[in-house]
Amino acid sequence: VSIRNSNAEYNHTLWTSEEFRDTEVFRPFFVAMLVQHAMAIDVSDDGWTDILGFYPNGTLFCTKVGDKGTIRPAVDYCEHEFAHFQEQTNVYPGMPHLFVDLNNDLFAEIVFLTKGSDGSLVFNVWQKTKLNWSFREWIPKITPSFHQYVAAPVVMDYDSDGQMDILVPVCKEAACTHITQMTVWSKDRQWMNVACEMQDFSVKKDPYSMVVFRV
Ligand SMILES: [Ca+2]
Ligand SMILES: [Ca+2]
Repeated sequence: VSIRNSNAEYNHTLWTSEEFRDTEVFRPFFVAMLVQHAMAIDVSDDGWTDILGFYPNGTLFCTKVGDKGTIRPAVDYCEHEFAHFQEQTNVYPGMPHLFVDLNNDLFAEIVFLTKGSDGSLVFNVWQKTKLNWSFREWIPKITPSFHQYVAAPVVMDYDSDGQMDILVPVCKEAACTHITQMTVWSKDRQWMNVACEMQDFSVKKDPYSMVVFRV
């Protein structure tokens, strides 16, 4: 369970059940205070889902969950699965990270969305290799000179060619109340603008979120 508290931090709790006198009883375990909703991904490739996110200071958080539902001791943290991960990242507020197969090898990549010093939307692609997760420079960032205001990317096979694409809504203003066009990326083709007749509509987002479309 991930609940936003007043300090723009999200309190993460893991609820697991055990049998107690023929009744299933759920108990909460505190996981961490993180900067966004955490992702649930099997980072360590052992068949068990791990919890992945960022601390408010931008440090990567990754932990395995034990089979009793308890968070394992610190030695079982899984940050080390990411080779040479930078110490602190500037997570882009309101932009959920992506978990998608970008190169059609049937293994999903993790794309952390961060904000560059010039305000760019930066796509940090991490690919699962035999040894660990490795950084890949696959997606050019979206700079303010290319598109000044953008909303949260969505992932779908937009052109039905069997390969996943990343669609980024381009907005008229920083609050992203009006969508002017879309820009689309896929592995064989770099960013390409696509017309989108939505200017007459005003978008209502959830608070603290840059998500305007869901697929
Ligand atoms: Ca892949
Ligand atoms: Ca496609």
